[in-house]
Amino acid sequence: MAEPFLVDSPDVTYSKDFIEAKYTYSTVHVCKENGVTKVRPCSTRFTFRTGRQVPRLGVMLVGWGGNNGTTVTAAVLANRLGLSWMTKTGRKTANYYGSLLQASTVCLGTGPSGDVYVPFRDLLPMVHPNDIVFDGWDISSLNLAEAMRRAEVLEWPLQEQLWPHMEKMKPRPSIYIPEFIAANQEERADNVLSGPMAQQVEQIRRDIRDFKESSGVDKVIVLWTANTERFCDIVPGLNDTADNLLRAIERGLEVSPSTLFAVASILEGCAYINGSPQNTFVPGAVELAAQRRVFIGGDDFKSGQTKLKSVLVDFLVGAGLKTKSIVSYNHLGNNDGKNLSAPQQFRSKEISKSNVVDDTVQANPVLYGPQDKPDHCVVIKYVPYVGDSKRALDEYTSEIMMGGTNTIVIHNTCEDSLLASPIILDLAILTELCQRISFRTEADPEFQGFHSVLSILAFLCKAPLVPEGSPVVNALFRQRSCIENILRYRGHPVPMGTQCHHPRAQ
Ligand code: NAI
Ligand code: DG6
Repeated sequence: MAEPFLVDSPDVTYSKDFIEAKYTYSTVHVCKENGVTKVRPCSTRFTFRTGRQVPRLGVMLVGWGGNNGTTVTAAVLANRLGLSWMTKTGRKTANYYGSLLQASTVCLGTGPSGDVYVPFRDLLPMVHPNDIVFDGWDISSLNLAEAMRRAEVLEWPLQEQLWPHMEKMKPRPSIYIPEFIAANQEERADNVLSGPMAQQVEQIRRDIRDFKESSGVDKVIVLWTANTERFCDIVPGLNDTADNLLRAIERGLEVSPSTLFAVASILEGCAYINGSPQNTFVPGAVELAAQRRVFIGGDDFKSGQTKLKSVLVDFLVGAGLKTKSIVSYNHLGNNDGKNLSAPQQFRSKEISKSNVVDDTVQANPVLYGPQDKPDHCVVIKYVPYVGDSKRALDEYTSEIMMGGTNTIVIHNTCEDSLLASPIILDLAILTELCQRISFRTEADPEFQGFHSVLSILAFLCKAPLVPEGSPVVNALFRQRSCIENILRYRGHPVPMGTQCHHPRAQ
């Protein structure tokens, strides 16, 4: 198997099936003893092993007929077919801009003519997006070509070229429980399963098996890119443990469609990723994933406004400026915006958009007292005319030296689904890669996989799901370093102070 580069080090070995790398993970332990703060550098010697055989990957999207679902499917087809199309500003060619793995680089080291950069995707053997096979479900029966037209994201000359490929794709009927999404979605719900809840979950499981068999893929990952649901209450006896959740499904009690999909995927041994903000991963679902050793990840794709926020506030607070107020306004006119115009669904999004600066603020006790945090207001309005081209207006106000004020205002206009689509690809490809990585330490010599809650996906998610008790990191470049470090574990030195993924702590 040809590697883009070889690591020439006694710590790295290549066999037919694996790349194995010995790696010393350094951390610093801080504790108080007799009133004195003690700082103790610690290190653990890991051996990381990565399977070299890249599988044929199938991705099943819940909400396949939506803007994200159709756009990501179309983008992969367009890249695979090498399509180009004319626009009023010239010819455009299919690409994967916006994908961390495909379109960004990392520094491999220094060569005779300076630093050498390689694409992220070359660090370890991983699935290429062109090879992903898509399938999925939608409560709307439109085929993918018609759904792509309804989405109004891609230029018409491109849609025309894709049409014969996409019209053959039809979403499978899905689980629809109207009370979880906005009432205004009912008019598109013409492709829904019926019958007892447990039977519907069984049908989803059959769909996964059917897709795997009929497409010939080796592995399936399921990803929720359907409408934002309202939050669920966590109720003891209902969804607090895996057993209770499974019993609740048998009895047809209150379980959201996204959680039902999570349960079906986990029971099929398929990783499940939540691209929306709702609390799909109730404690029972998290426990079930741990019991079955299946990866889960989420929540809510981090695409535009939030990505910028997690950089900007990190910069402001990191530079010693006291951010006092963040006002994030946006309006959009796609079906996501229509669904979010309902209060309960908006509330889910408001929560995931609001928590993204908490860790950055808490990390600076010089500026912020224990109860002190910036005012943070999130507004979303539905304006049909602007379609998928979301407008985001942000105002950041910070206190500077000697009572001065610094106000930064940002206006961003962008097709939402063209930002989310590469994130969907990265989420699936990274998750698949993690399924091929295992590690051991001197203290625990059996190889084991990462924790079932895949916190390495945090860079791609607004409200990162982390194992209970682990810190949430929102700052974007710490999250990026985390992915980079994991992928560089096969023997490359890692820059000091950037480790934020603690495989053992999970
Ligand atoms: P969309 O409304 O165009 O697509 C959602 C699709 O889900 C629709 O086709 C709908 O019919 C379908 N659906 C609803 N309930 C379903 C169910 N129970 N089973 C199967 N299908 C179901 O929305 P879009 O723009 O594609 O976004 C999808 C999700 O991703 C939303 O929750 C959105 O909040 C989230 N998101 C989007 C981002 C972006 O930048 N586009 C970023 C962050 C999150
Ligand atoms: C309006 O906020 C609609 C949302 O679905 C967002 O477009 C989406 O969550 C992306 O948000 P952000 O903050 O990552 O740009």
